[in-house]
Amino acid sequence: MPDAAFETRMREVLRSDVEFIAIIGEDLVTAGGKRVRPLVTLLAAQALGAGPDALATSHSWDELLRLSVCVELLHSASLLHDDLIDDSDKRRGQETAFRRFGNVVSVMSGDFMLARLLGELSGMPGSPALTRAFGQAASVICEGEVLQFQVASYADYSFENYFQVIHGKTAALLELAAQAPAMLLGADDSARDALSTFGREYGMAFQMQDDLLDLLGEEAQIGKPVGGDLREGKATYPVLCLLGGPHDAEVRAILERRAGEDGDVARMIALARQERTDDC
Ligand code: GRG
Repeated sequence: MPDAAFETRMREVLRSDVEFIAIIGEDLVTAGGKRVRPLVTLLAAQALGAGPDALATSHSWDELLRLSVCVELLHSASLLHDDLIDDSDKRRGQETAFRRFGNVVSVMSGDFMLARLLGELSGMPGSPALTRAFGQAASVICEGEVLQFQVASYADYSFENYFQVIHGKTAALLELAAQAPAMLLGADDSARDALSTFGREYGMAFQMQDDLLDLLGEEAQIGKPVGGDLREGKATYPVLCLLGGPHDAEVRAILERRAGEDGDVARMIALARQERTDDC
């Protein structure tokens, strides 16, 4: 990931004379995050034969970098909204934006990012298809987030519902990240479909791992306190595994072992079991 070039373009897209928006934008650049999604975009472009070496002298590499910034901005906007919805204290090891600046600034900064990324897309080759794809992904992300609440309020916990939720809230964006360069570069339908399948499957696995890290990771690694999902009552992958199912014995064994070693994990697992059993 050519970080300096990526960050330069990110700063350009996020430029604002409004102080709080500028601070949140700069935090996004400096606090970083793993930048998995823009990396997927650039690697997918490379898989299509369009890496930095192949395109160094043309405009296309710059456009690909800008496209990867757009992908990261959609992710960042969703995080700003998500932290407020979940009432989270920390993101990427720092106090969340709405805790620092309030709800209005946080939501508006997310909307600002969505608006700016649309402006970026409008000038790119393949713009109509790209804009449609970003719009489609954003709407599916919103649906996934709402479905998560719906499932929780109906206490309708099942792997089927879970997979539907994570397809929306996480996999749709990784699917977009992987297939967007195919649109920019005018690749054929079969290449685009293959990248889109890769992104979707990777996104599903990514969210399942994210759910496991919430329980088994360290605060320094995940950038927020461990066990947040459980405290928020989310039906995450490990919770569903604990409730039982045909293909989860291995995960259950890992969780039981960790519970034996770590009192906090044991307490959280007991809590998850208790709450879900009461709800179901
Ligand atoms: C504004 C489009 C839009 C949507 C709002 C709130 C909401 C609807 C969606 C939330 C979706 C969400 C936050 C899903 C979780 C995805 C996830 C695994 C985030 C963590 O990703 P990492 O680990 O984070 O890649 P970093 O910090 O590394 O970027």
